[in-house]
Amino acid sequence: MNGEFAFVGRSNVGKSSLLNAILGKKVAYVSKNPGKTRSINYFLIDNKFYFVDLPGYGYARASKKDREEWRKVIDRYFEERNWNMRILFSLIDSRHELMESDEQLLEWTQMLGISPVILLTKVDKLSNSEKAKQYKYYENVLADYGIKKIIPCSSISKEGVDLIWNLINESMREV
Ligand SMILES: Nc1nc2c(ncn2[C@@H]2O[C@H](COP(=O)(O)OP(=O)(O)O)[C@@H](O)[C@H]2O)c(=O)[nH]1
Ligand SMILES: [Mg+2]
Repeated sequence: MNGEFAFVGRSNVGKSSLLNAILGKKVAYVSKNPGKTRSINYFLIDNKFYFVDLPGYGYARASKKDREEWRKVIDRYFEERNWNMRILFSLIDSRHELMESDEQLLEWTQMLGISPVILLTKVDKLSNSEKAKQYKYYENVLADYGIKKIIPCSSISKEGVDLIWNLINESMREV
């Protein structure tokens, strides 16, 4: 299948919820127990491309072994699938500052020559002025990582969902 769109972020960032909002139905498991998924889930969309749900990172109670395991799984994904990846969506919680684990991921993708689209999640929890402030903050703090775009989004208000689909459709039109 030609083309895949991968989603990655800290565990509990709202990845499964956003995937469900993007797809408009419940396909991704929304967890009450963060930090548990270690496998990669592929969802075939419209018989045309895949959504790839990558395991979450940055779980506070993860052991060193868990972290190494995560790194191995993602490393292998990038190595084997980068050729087919149209967009890497990197999710970050809009309410917080950039965390070290996010920084590490972005340093890694930069090294691999991948330019992610940043999805700032849970913006329904912010006022308009807080949202503008966090957007500016992330624009500045991510300026050197070769980011394609920053999109504020929410699986509750559905903000950002149309923009995400536009990017996906655009990139599927390019050959
Ligand atoms: N307010 C708000 N809560 C969200 C949003 N997305 C996810 N959540 C909540 O955040 C928690 C983690 O969500 P989940 O989708 O399982 O995160 P994942 O671990 O990244 O897959 C759950 O309690 C969700 O209900 C959002 O857009 N807005
Ligand atoms: Mg999840």
